Amino acid sequence: MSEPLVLVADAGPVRTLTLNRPAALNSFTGALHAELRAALDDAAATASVRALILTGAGRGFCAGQDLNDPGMAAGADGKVDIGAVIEANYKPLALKVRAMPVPVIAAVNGVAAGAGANLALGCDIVIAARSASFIQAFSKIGLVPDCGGTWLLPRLLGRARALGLALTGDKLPADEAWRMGLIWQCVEDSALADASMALAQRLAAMPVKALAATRQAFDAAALMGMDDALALEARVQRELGHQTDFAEGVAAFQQKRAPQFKDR
Ligand code: T3D
Repeated sequence: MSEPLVLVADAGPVRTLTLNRPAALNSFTGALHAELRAALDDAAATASVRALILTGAGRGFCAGQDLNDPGMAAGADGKVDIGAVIEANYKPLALKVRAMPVPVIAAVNGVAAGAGANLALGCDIVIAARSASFIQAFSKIGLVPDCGGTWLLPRLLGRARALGLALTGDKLPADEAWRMGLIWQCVEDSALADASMALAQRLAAMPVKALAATRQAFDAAALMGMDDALALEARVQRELGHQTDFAEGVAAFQQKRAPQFKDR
């Protein structure tokens, strides 16, 4: 039997999904997309999973689209329908990560290029190994940033830096990505697994329903004026205020004990 393209491992409430095509730097084939979508769906549907880590096997995180995938082959008219690949694979992937009911950490173990970079940057928290790098490789093959890149990059970096990275396709080392505010943390290579797991365990013990709602409110508010964002905050707080986690958080504070959060 062939190896799974996505390795799944649980450590208590934390599930780790490892992209597993190391010989091709975990670049995306149609089959890898399908396995990753299924793994994300399963994590979302499994009540015991309260935080997710996404990482890569071997020396790369993900080199974006596998440029040798037969799915890239030209049709009868001699042209490749990349739009169809985006609609079928990258758009659902980017949206799925953003809609996960639990926090998602990208543990970027090596190079993250093209859609691989934007997959990582679309996660809630990005921790990168010092030897990792981010490359908006699209311009070098005549494409625009995808997998959410056009939306994410200007928001994360501002127009000047976003366009600089996207137009040049230059490699951005992890420590520079951290200095620019593109990622949460850059750690020594040997510390990546432990640092990501420690953070994931910490988040898993928090009110994860509120954490996921925070991401969703940020995303929604990015498209709103302040009045509408304030109304959104009221709506979301009303809903969270009815959850048992809120009652538990307040009770634990008043009783000077550690809270036990359960909602998801
Ligand atoms: O359908 C569509 O196209 C739409 C979707 C687009 C989304 C995208 O992601 S477009 C961008 C696609 N990705 C790239 O253009 C990146 C291509 N890769 C690279 O530029 C370099 O590999 C890296 C900068 C990422 C890493 O360089 P390096 O020197 O560390 O490694 P390497 O030797 O280039 O790669 C190692 C192996 O992985 C090598 O295979 P080999 O020669 O040992 O058998 C290489 O061919 C393979 N590999 C790396 N990236 C890809 C890949 N194979 C297929 N597709 C790749 N994207």
